[in-house]
Amino acid sequence: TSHIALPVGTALDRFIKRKQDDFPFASGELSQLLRDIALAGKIVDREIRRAGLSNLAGAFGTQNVQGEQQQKLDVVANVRFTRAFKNGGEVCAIISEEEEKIVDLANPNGRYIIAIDPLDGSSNIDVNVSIGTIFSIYRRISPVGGPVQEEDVLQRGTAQVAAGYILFSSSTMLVYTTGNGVNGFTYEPSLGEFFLSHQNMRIPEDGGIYSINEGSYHSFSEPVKQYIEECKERNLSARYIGSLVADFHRNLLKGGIYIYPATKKDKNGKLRLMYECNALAFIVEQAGGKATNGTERIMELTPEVIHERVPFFVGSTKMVNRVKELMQLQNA
Ligand code: P6P
Repeated sequence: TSHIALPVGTALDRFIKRKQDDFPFASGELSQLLRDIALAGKIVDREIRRAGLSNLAGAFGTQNVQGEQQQKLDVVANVRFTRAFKNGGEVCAIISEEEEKIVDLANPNGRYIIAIDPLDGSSNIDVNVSIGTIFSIYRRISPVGGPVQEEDVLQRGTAQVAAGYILFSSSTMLVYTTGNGVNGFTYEPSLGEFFLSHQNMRIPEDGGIYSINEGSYHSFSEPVKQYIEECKERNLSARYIGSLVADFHRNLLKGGIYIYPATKKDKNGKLRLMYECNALAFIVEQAGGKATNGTERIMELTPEVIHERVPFFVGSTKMVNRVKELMQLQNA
């Protein structure tokens, strides 16, 4: 497949169309689905940027399935993305951080499944720190037209047809892959359009940044502690925003590693395989990096339940390989 380089500044819509033309097998459905995601992202962007003024900041007063206090914007984002997928018609079911069970959209002809964290890092909303949406797209396995099955939503990361994130920060960016490299689009709100700003993104093989919550240092395993000591010996920069998409995006551009390991409190770490780790693993691999749970490739893990948590080490290949080496030495 040709990587016809489109000029920086190309509008998202034209980029999607061109890529669709490049890959004859790519039906228009996936392209339309990406447009639906971009539209919902624009709506959520607008809600976020005026949350402080429209009483949308703060807690909603309910808890999600994770037992976390839902923020009003969590709920708003979940509603907006769900509605975009329902109305778009391409998606038959969704799994979401904000929904306890599989959401059947009653689009029996929809060929796609979405796994989404509508607004990750939402505890940062009220303090005006960057937040993000993370999504994975799968093809349904069970026959189109029939009821959605569990096999449709519990697919390995290697089955993703696309994945991406939207970062709501000093600017709003959509970064995604369909398996042919990673491209980043910056939102121009005055025009209501995303424009290609980061073409064929590649993560440096090694990096000078490590991102981990060292407040939990005493509950980390020995290999993780040893890796942190090595980072300090190498005089690396500790950068931890506490918002996964923001930390991931900075490390993707500059080189680095993000770690959310098993802790005494969370035996499998805190992050969710289906709608956080798999999407970022697909992106980082497409950009030349790696993602592991410490011993296995994230995208090869077979999910058992939709809200499954896994330890997560993601970023520059040399850094992830070193952590794996230390974990293997301990297990040997
Ligand atoms: P901790 C936010 O709640 C989140 O899911 C990620 O965005 C972030 O990286 C992580 O949890 C922060 O968790 O335990 O370090 O506060």
